[in-house]
Amino acid sequence: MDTYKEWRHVFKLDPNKPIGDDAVEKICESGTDAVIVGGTDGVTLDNTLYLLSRIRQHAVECALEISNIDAVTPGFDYYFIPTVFNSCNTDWLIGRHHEAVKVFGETINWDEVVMEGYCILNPEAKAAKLTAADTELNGEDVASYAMMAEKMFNLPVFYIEYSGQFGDMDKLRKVKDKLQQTRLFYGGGINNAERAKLAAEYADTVVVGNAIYDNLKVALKTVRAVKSVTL
Ligand code: 1GP
Repeated sequence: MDTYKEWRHVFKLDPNKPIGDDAVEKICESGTDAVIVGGTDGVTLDNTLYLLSRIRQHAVECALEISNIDAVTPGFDYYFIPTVFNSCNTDWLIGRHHEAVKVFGETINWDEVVMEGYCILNPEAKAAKLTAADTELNGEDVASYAMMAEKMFNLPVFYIEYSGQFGDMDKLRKVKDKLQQTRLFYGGGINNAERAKLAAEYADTVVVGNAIYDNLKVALKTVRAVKSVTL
């Protein structure tokens, strides 16, 4: 159990983006530690199931990052649930979670649930707009959220999200300095091996998303790049 605590490199596949079987196979057999299925919009039960069935042809671990409660299905190893620490709207902090637990609380297998304290820092990211994230944060602000995630809320994961943009590695370093137990996930703009290595200097788990769709060959190279760095 809790194998996600060992993940160093992860690919994130978006159910709302078309991808061929050949590419899914390359991703799953790349040596990555896991595949996370998740996206901000257009995630449905149909496209989630379709992607899951193709990933499950392979042995790689697979998690669903929940953005739409209607698209949740059994069959994943883990269910990652984001709570956006820097959202200005409590819906994204606890509101939607409350609604979901009211309906499904008794049937959820809590052993498979992994809570992620999210901090979204690219103002242009769809997720930042959707959640009304306050992205104007300095290193101390972000590091303090990280400390809250670990010390106040005991969260297993703190996720620095720059989706679509390569982030400020100095902020990532400041965050890493504050965390002992909570795993640090980083995602955003990793579209070559150099960036993958830079993020791997501080993040426990490096997440690669868009590069899969933009340049699969280069995306695949991020696996070895991340794993060449020892934390
Ligand atoms: C998105 O953090 C992931 O949720 C990865 O970001 O798509 O920019 O690689 P990119």
